[in-house]
Amino acid sequence: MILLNDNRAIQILKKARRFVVLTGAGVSAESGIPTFRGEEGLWEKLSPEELASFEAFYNNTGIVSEWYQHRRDIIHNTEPNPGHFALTELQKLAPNFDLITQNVDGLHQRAGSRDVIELHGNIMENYCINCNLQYSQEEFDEIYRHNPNHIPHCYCGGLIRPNVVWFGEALPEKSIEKAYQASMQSDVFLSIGTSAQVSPASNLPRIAKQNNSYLIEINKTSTAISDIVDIHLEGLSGEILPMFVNDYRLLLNDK
Ligand code: BV8
Ligand code: ZN
Repeated sequence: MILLNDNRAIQILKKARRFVVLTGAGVSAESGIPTFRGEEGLWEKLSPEELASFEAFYNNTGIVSEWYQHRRDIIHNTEPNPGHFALTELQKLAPNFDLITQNVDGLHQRAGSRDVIELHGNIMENYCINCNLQYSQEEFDEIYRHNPNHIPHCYCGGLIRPNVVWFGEALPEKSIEKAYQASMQSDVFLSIGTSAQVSPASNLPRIAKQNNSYLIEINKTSTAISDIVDIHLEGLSGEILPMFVNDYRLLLNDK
């Protein structure tokens, strides 16, 4: 029982209509996806901010493209973990539910979550910076493999980039607007596996709190928002989330 000894939590969860969840790289960590610190290659010497930017891509296209291919290879060989599946369950149980993710790995969708708001895009999608032609992963792999320096060129000659939001780039307008609206209207907001350091995503739990949402954090450590949350559940999201959803299911049956 992760929550049932907390009366206030019980009352709030029983009455809650709208659940909003924000996830970060920590939710995918138990699937084996490192959160940016590559264990080999040139990436260890470079920080995410130095790699995940248009400037880095434009100036070091081969290295940045190799970094993304390396991450795709890892993702191809991973599976969603119990934390992802628990959120798919919660979406079925909660009266209203929004899942907002900073992750680009697509694991929430592979676990069966629907209408996922991907704030930072999806690493498996690619497009030409010149003519905007979209490339599937298979088409991209073909072009990437045939270029000796791994510099992916479109048929028009432009460079092909991953469909992710880089540092210094604006988030997709519709996604961030929807995320702000959901956070403001949430009764319960769960911030899971994120250090809450990357904006504007890190504004969402604060906006929820300012609008009287009950703020729950699940993380293996404290974070930049731990001082404002109502409950901090310390531990691994792959272990805590299934317990949380079981407790919530018991509450619903107990109505
Ligand atoms: C924007 C896609 C404006 C790419 C990502 C100063 C200088 C320059 C810029 C800024 C600045 N100050 C603020 C900024 C803005 C900047 C920013 O916030 N920078 C940070 C570094 C300070 N933000 C931006 O640039 C954003 N754009 O502001 O645009 C604008 C407006 C209009 C017009 C033009 C521009 C864009 C941000 C998006 C960047 N892209 N990803 C890619 O993936 O390659 S962000 C990237 O970092 C990931 O999405 C990830 O979610 C995020 C954080 O990375 P991590 O640390 O790996 O993950 P996380 O933070 O989630 O930490 C892991 C957590 O999990 C930890 O707390 C850990 O304890 C926990 N954990 C680990 N294992 C587990 C666990 N918890 C539970 N269970 C476990 N098992
Ligand atoms: Zn093109």
